[in-house]
This record gives sequence, structure tokens and C-alpha cells, in this order.
Amino acid sequence: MDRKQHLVRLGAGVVAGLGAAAIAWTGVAANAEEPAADDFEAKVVGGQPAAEGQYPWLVAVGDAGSGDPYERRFCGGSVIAEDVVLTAAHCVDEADPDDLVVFSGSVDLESDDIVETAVTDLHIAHDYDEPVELANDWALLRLDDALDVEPVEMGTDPEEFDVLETAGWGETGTGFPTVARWVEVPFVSDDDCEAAYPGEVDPQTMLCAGDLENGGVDSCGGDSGGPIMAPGDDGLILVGIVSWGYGCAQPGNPGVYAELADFNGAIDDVLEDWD
Ligand code: 4AZ
Repeated sequence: MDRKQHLVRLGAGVVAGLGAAAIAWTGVAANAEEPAADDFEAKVVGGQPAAEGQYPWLVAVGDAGSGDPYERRFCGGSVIAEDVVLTAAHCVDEADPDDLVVFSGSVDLESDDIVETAVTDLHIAHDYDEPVELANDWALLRLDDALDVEPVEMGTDPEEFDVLETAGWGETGTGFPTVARWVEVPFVSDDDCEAAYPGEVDPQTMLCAGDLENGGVDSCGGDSGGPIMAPGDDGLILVGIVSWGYGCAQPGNPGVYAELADFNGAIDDVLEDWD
């Protein structure tokens, strides 16, 4: 499958409950269509289960209502202040805050330690989808209660990286895991990423990662909104948000991530406003 993908929500439980065949993808205008189930090369591909506490700030974004967190989650997110979660704009741009909840407290969505928190306010990046589709793919969720979670450190400088890591409850190739998975993904330069996706990458607001030559490691459907992180002096630093790609883990088609350094100031402005 060689088609631009980011998750399109179909409604409560559909993504987690029905699996790959039920996922609709947005295509690039001309060839927007739903792939056949066996067309889906999704897989957090090449990863392994996250340990409890490995990413305390990693949360799942889900539909409000009742039922298992596993059935209701549809995207990832990162806790950036005790009552604020950063996620992808394309995960929540059609949602009402009342329709959303955040699951925190465990890497295992079936754990008794999972805490469900209501969302009271939603901010979608003003320049989302500009200057190209999926540019500025970030949104903030304001929570009803402070979480008992140490927020992630935010990356502020645009940098070249070596190896990054990403994590989430997205498609593994055999379904959606109950325990979040993580994987290391080599950084891909802006030049190489623009060459991989001519005309579709805005290097200012996007960064890319993946094994260009071999594929095999990537984020995938349902990981959107979650973190991509770089090693810092005192632990991991958030540098981006899972956003889109063509297929998952295919050679030549890196994962594309919203580049936090570009909109850090805009995030601070919203946080000040919400204070
Ligand atoms: C998604 O739909 C998605 N391989 C996330 C990441 C990638 C593709 C799709 C990158 O959530």
C-alpha cells in the first residue's frame, strides 16, 4: 500500500474494536479510498512492550462514555502540564471536549491503575493543515483534574537527531495491543524526507523518522497524537507528535511527525491563557 495515511475516526470503539479492516484512511485527493483488509501493512512496527513507568507522560485519548478503555481509545497523547495533554490536531479536530477523555496511569489499558479524566477544553492549532495538508498537526486538551503524572520535558530547539523513539497503542500488524509498545526510529533529514514525499512535507512543521533503506520500524494507525522522543541529559525529551506516513514501516516511506520546536511558543501562549 502506498497511500498517505492518518487516522480518520469512525466513531466510538470502531478503531479498537473492529481492527484494520474497519479503518478508513484519507488519501491524497485523487485516490482517496478504503484499502482492502489485506492491503493493510500496518504495524508500532518492530517494537516491544513498554515497561510500567517507562513513559509516565504517555496517555491514550479516547471517547467519553462507558466501556473498556481499550475499546474507547483512538489516539495517543503526552502530558505536558499536570492538566494538559498534547495530541495531534487530526485526532480531535472534529471533536467536542465533552466527547473526549484521557486514560493515564499505566501502559496497560486493562490495568486497574488506569485513570480516566474528562476533557474540559480543546485547542486546535490555528494553522493546522497549512501550508500543506497535516502541517501544524497539534492540539491541546485541558483536563478536568490534574494528573498524578510528571509532565514530559519539551524540546525547544530544532535539532538533528540520531535515533528517536516513539510509543503508543497503535496497530501492530496483528491488532491493537492492550499494553503500549515502543520502538527506536532513526532520524531522517528534511532533505531525505522531502525526497520521499515530494510536495507533501513542510520541513518547518514536520520531522521524519524511520529506516529509509530497510523499513521495519515505525509508528502506525492509532499511534497518532503520541510522542516521538529524543534522549536528553536528564531523560527523554519530547520532540514531536505522531502524524502521518504512507503505509507503515515500508522502506522509503518514513513516519512523519509534527515538529514540536516549531510551535512550542504557540503552545506556551495557550497554556498561559488557560492558567
Ligand atoms: C495513523 O494513522 C498513522 N507510519 C500514524 C503513523 C503513521 C501512519 C499512520 C506513520 O495514526
